[in-house]
Amino acid sequence: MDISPLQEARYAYAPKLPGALGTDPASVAVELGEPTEAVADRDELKALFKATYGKPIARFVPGKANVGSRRPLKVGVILSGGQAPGGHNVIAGLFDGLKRLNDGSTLIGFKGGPSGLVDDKAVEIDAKLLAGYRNTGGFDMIGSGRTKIETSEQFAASLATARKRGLDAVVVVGGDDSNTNAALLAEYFVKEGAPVAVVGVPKTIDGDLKNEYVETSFGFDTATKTYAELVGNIERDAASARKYWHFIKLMGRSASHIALEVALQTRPNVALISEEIEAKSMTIAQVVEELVRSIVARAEKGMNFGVVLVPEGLVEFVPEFKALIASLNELLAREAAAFGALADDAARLEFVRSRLPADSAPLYASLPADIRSQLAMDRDPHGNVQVSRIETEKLLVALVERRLKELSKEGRYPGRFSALAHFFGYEGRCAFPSNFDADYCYSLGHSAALLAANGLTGYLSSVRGLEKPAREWVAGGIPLTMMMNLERRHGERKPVIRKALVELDGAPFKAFAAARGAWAVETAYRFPGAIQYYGPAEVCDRPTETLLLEKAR
Ligand code: FBP
Repeated sequence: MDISPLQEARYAYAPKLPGALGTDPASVAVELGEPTEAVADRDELKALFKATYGKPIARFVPGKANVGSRRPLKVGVILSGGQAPGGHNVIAGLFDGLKRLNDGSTLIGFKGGPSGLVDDKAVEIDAKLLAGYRNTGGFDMIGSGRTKIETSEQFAASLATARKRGLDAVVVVGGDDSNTNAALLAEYFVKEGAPVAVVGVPKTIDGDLKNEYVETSFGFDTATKTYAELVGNIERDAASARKYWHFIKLMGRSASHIALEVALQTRPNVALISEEIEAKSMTIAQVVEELVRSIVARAEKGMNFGVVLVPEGLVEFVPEFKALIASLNELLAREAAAFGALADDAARLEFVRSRLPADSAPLYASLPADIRSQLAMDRDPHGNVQVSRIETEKLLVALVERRLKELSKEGRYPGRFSALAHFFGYEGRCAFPSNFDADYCYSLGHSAALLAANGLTGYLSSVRGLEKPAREWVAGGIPLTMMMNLERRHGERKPVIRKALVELDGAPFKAFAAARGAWAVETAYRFPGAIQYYGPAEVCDRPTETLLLEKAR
């Protein structure tokens, strides 16, 4: 295969490991703390996770190996959900960790996500296969998928696969939902008397799988650095051409961690943070006013250009928009047959317009035509509005344009407004992992191997102290039940790992809020440039601003 020089060089990169893991596995001891409790709903969770609730936190420390098996192990690995840079390095760390414990150990990769375990679709991962993926982005070595193991048949089929293949452990690399699934699988295996440990690994570019014990999910570092490079480049272009306002939507599903981190790295004129908009119960008109204030102030200084960051999940956090989406979902579920029988798009739009409840109809009518179509027509297989497909960046451009015209007529806007809309998402999910993610993921994989060897089931592989150099990182495992609570999902109370949204009293948001007033009016852009893989540690190994600010507390 003709590979790029960087790909070639990255194959040879040796990821850094925490000091305690970097020695002979015979000198890695596991230290177990006190029994733990869930973040909430303890009694109900205790009843649901009778076998795995309340385990102690595990930590790997230098010492004489006290528990743990040195016999050959057979471990299966699953990549679950959206791609995140570093997935291949988790597999590499797991593979090398298992081989160091016993060269006869084997690693099986289940193909296409959790369904690979249910349907027993797998490939053996050997050194040769792995060599073509070390330190590279993507999940293409074994693929990923979004199947949830939910039904009793799926649980039974997963167990059958594990038994048939003689697995000692299954490692699930995923986000909050996939790791909730891992906890349920761990509990099920124990209940069925199967000695198969289930270990999770925290993955998602969205950065919303974090808490007191998980400092960051992997992939967030590389994805935000990739977006920050692009945003910085656009800022420089905007400041050079001085004729466009760029509205940039950034991936991240519900939480605004990505938008906030990219804002901290690039200092745009405006960055909207969904969690703040919801907390202030802002209307879409108020959001538009905030943008217009910056545009007018800059126009008054002769700067008819700027950069706005928009988080992917914004509309769901604007209360009136959330209500509109709920009404649309309900209306189209109730009248699915009549809606489906309509002849054309014009009829469908009229159907929706005339049937929406009085509190949602005016907002719907006020939206630009293409957004109205997206809301009515672009639906997921369950019939719900595909919120992540709504072109919020274009919606805001249209609404801002409308408002500026009004202001211009009133003589309150002296500028020219020409806007371009962008969406950055998939561009960041499969980048070559930054050194941080390459090292972090390799360490998470190594730690997962040790958790498996110690038969520690129902744990999330954990590496902490990430603001320090890798040698000082501390590896171990956090009981999954410790991060859980019960939430209503599809009308039922279900155990889930709490999704972390941006905290408005957290250090990253506070740092942003303290500076944004000046950014809105001045041109204070910051240009992070491309991710650097080779060079001084302060350029190549620096974690995200979010992590540094959170750890500085
Ligand atoms: P995960 O939560 O599974 O890591 O996925 C993250 C994400 O990239 C979101 O930011 C985005 O909204 C979504 O996946 C897109 O999903 P898809 O790949 O199905 O288009």
